[in-house]
Amino acid sequence: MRRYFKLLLLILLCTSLAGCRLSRVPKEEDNNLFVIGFSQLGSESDWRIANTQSMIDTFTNAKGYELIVENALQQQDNQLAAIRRFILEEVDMIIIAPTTEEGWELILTEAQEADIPVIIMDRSVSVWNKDLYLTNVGSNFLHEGKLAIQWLEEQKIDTGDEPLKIVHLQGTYGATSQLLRSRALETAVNEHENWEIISQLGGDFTEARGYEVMQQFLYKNKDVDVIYSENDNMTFGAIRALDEAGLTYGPDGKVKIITFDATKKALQLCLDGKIDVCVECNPMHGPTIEKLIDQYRKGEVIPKTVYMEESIYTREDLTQDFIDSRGY
Ligand code: GZL
Repeated sequence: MRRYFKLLLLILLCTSLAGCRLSRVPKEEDNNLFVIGFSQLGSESDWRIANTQSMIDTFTNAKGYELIVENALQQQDNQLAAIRRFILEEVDMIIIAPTTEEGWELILTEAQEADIPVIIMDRSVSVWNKDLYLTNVGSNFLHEGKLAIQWLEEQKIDTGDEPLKIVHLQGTYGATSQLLRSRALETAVNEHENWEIISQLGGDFTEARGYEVMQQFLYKNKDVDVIYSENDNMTFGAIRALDEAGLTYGPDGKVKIITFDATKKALQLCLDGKIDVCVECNPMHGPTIEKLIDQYRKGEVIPKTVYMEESIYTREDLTQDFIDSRGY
């Protein structure tokens, strides 16, 4: 009864507040579904769309789940509001794909005090008390960056007495994927005396910003050897800017392009000789998270960190059949 009183309170609260959207209509009867409140950070990239779809495809009513998805439009405040609604609605579990690493201690404490377990997915949260969440399912972003650096080292690009001039397209500042992919490059530049980052541009993991910042840069300087782009959608924008600037790129062009995610469109551009290397970031978290939830519900201990399987692709590694067979 307490649950329905709270839901009634929530409805009254929401109807009195303009713009509040109840994420879930109360069920007539308790249908024994395992209710998951999923705070997804946004829909900024092809990777993110595939990530959300993986969760929707996994946590279906037919399999005994009710998945409530709230899109935060890349704003942490929206995530905090959604998570508070999940707590008020007494969901069985909360899953969070955090925008950035900082600012999660209080809300995770509120969830713990409400006795609702939390799983962190994709990026990480920076909290002292690791007991505030069950597990973090995502990628080893530093390893991804090191794979990209290893590829660049292997190219042995000859720039004569000139430095190797690198433009660094960075994702959302403070996101784990940005922090660690950036660290891999910045560490490598410190170790290679003839490598130079000539500009770091904030693209926020979106195609639009990637295009804007790359266009502005190329307006002033076209002398670039490498673009290290922290996700495919910023790369797609950068390629549009390179075309407008009349610069060639890819394995047979002047500018080498390194991109992260390895979505279908990027792999196709790689096969077509437009991108040099795609470092995979696997968004298909749903099945992995489902297995962990199942273990948790059986009382089994689950690991604190779970990394997805990922690879790296150049034109030589790809076929059209392989690309066509990809899930994302
Ligand atoms: C990576 C994820 C990043 C992707 C981007 O796990 O955090 O966010 O690389 C997405 O495409 O925007």
